[in-house]
Amino acid sequence: MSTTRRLTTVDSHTAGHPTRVITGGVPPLEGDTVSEKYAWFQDNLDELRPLLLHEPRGHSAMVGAVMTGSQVADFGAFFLGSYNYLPMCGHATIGLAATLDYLGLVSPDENGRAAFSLEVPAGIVDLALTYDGNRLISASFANVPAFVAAQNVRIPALEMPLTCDIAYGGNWYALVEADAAGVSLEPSGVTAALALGSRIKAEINALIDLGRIPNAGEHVHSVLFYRTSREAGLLVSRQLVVLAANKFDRSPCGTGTSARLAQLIGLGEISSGERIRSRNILDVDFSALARPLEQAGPGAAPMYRPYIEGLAHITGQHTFIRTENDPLPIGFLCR
Ligand code: PYC
Repeated sequence: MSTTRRLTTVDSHTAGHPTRVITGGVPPLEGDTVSEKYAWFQDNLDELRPLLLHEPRGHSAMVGAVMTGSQVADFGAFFLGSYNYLPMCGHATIGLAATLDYLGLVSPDENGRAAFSLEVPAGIVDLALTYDGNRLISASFANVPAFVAAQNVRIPALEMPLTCDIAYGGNWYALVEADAAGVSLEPSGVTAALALGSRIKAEINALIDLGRIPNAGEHVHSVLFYRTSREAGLLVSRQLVVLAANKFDRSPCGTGTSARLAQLIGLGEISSGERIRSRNILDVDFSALARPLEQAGPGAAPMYRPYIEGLAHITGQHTFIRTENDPLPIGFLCR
């Protein structure tokens, strides 16, 4: 049997969402910074993304991470989705931390802690790991700054009157109240949420193209449906993030939680530094808080540093191959 590609990975899940870290088989990437390598990979090696993330080796929700090395941080990496590239990804940052621990590239000090910095295309994130003996029990990261770009944006062309807030937390989000949208935040509500979420994403991105949301820097990547409650005084944000028409974040979403923290502080529902729990539809939580920063975002929006804490679990270690006569050389995805 003759193979045309051989790639090794370590796979994990963070609150249910997969991260496939590529550990071997990627040729050297050109560029000095992670952003330059990220751009070079997209121009020259994009076929590795569908090969590893699409069926039959992956699926529509699979997220990958490529380790790059870094001149300014302890590690460098960028993230790939099945449809797109991600300047930052929270659940995959936690997955990467678990992978580095699994590979013995980070280990606890005598106080049961480890720390490292990670350069990603969106900036530098600092990670803090906590251990019980040699067992990793939590990974938290200080994310890139989060801010709200627009509030109460009326979403056009829906059957019901609905508004959203537009916020950034490493990726761009339209934040929509689930009950107002009639979205159930249960596994049984996913199909309806995907249909409505992808419509909202298209409508909001059309408004952005028309310049109607001036402070939105780019298209929104995702629509985050949320419901707020309190448990023993702690704010709980249950959330479901629609990434594409057939793809939702199984985790509470690290960058989405970051955007939500900026929204919650802006609305006065929590104060800076107040800890919340963000919860996915599978009832797994991230713990999160955000602290104010000196600098301001677009339109003088207050900016915050989000801190997101969770845990990933290793699910496998793989050698993927592609044989010479494979009729689906880069896999496939049905939308
Ligand atoms: O956790 O930030 C995140 C994320 C983005 C897309 C999938 N997960």
